[in-house]
Amino acid sequence: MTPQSARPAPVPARSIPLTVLSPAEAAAASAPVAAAPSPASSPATGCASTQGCGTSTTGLDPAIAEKVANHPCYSQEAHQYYARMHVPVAPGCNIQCNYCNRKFDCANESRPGVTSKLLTPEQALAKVKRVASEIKQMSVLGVAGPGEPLANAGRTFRTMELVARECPDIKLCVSTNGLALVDHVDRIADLGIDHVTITINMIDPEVGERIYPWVAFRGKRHTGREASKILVERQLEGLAALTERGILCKVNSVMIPGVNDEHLVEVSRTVRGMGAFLHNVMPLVSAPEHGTHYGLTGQRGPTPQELKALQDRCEGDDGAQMNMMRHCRQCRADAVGLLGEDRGDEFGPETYLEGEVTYDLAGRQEAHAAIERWRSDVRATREELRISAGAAKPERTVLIAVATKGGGVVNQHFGHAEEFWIYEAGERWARLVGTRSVARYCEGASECDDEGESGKGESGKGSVLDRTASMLSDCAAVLCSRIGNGPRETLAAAGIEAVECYDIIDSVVATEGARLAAQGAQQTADDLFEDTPDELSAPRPRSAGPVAAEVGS
Ligand code: CLF
Ligand code: SF4
Repeated sequence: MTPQSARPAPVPARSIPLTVLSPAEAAAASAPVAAAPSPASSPATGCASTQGCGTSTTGLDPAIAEKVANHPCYSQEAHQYYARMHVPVAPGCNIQCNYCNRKFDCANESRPGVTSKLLTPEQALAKVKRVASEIKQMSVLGVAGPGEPLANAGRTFRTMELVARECPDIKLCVSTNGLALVDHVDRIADLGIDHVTITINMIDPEVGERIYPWVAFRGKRHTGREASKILVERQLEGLAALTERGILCKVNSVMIPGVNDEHLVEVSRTVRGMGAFLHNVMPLVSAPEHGTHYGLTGQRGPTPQELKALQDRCEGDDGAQMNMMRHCRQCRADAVGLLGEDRGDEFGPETYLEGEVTYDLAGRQEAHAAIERWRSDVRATREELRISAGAAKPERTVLIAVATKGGGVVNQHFGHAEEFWIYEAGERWARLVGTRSVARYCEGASECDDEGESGKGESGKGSVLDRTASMLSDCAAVLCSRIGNGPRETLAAAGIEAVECYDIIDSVVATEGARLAAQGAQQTADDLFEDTPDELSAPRPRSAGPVAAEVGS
């Protein structure tokens, strides 16, 4: 059996349990794969099927593997299939962060400038039951705001208690600033809350005093360095107490250029040493209209490239060697759906407060079983193609942007994408290294011609496209299920190749990555050749070498 014939037919994630394909999608699904070379032609060499941390349960302790298997934040692979929801039950906070404006949600787990409507624990339960019965791949309930969950411990734990009783298959998750954590560790363990995120932005109070103006602790408001000293001591104490009980801890850090960016590798090293499972370095989102201290004083956030470089350092051998989360979407305190999509509007109060909602446990179990079958087929394909995401990165890699609606498949039109998944890829190696949000280019059928998305030259479209091209400027290619000639040309002018395909992401990214990396190597060789005096240059090879020759499209 060739790897090609072993592959499962591509199925978009949202079609697994729920969504019927649109005719266009169905047509695309059955269309021949364009520009996606057959993996059967790839040389059968390369490393084994090791996958990077956060992408696979391979090699993990079985108890931990079970905990992360369907958690979309703790497992990069799971986030292609499973959804989370947040319930905004926690209004107040016990500290002040310079990137937060209290009129909005807690920016430790969501973007500033977003306001979620508060729910009571009973309303939250009703909403969870409704959402879980509709979006069956919703596997995790998180409390992440709009303030600090543990400064509102009564409301947070009451919500968790209700959900644990009535929705036994849903994993429980809390995100906290950590100040009150150590006081609640026993309650967290008793309730079966298996996942806790602590936002730790510094371990050095000197850095902290530029992030936290005050901390309210034991009835007193502390300021300056003392405030940060109290905060970090309590955070680390809480982290140690949780890991001791086997509760999986993720650490979030907000990257603030010029304030804590150089310090975060040290933070990563420290939390790793204390047993944190995952580190999520998120970019500061800062604008004057958010009304935050940083927004009003012009503190900038990092570029995607700066963020990736720091994440790479935290992960690297000469850094902290920490498992890094690269797929965070900084979601709202009332987020619903797969990471990166927001289906909150489908679940207004009228959908869950009027009448009793029956919890469809059997339907959910069936849907999860279907997801797992599809997922294991995708995994088998990856293994058969010997695609790695492990530490043995090839010498040459490129960045590739992917338009996807999930399910592990390239299955979205370029013009419909509101974010691109950024993969780093080379020969037999592919790994998700980030996501980038863009404005949607195409708003509907009227803007799509037979060739795909058009609209070039229409008011505002050119600039949307230019901004997307600039956002992806360090990528060698964009993979999407369809693209019009206008966007294709704009991308080409920016040095980005558009590749139409409908295929398993890992497979096509690794194949295209090998081709483009080899092409880049050839280009470098050509440039060197041109710079070399004639009498010193060796005869120039005519092909791009075995990799490009065998797997190129
Ligand atoms: Fe929510 Fe956070 Fe739990 Fe996930 S989010 S409480 S761990 S279920 Fe996830 Fe959203 Fe990033 Fe948070 S993508 S902001 S990391
Ligand atoms: Fe705002 Fe969250 Fe910081 Fe509290 S912990 S100040 S809600 S960002």
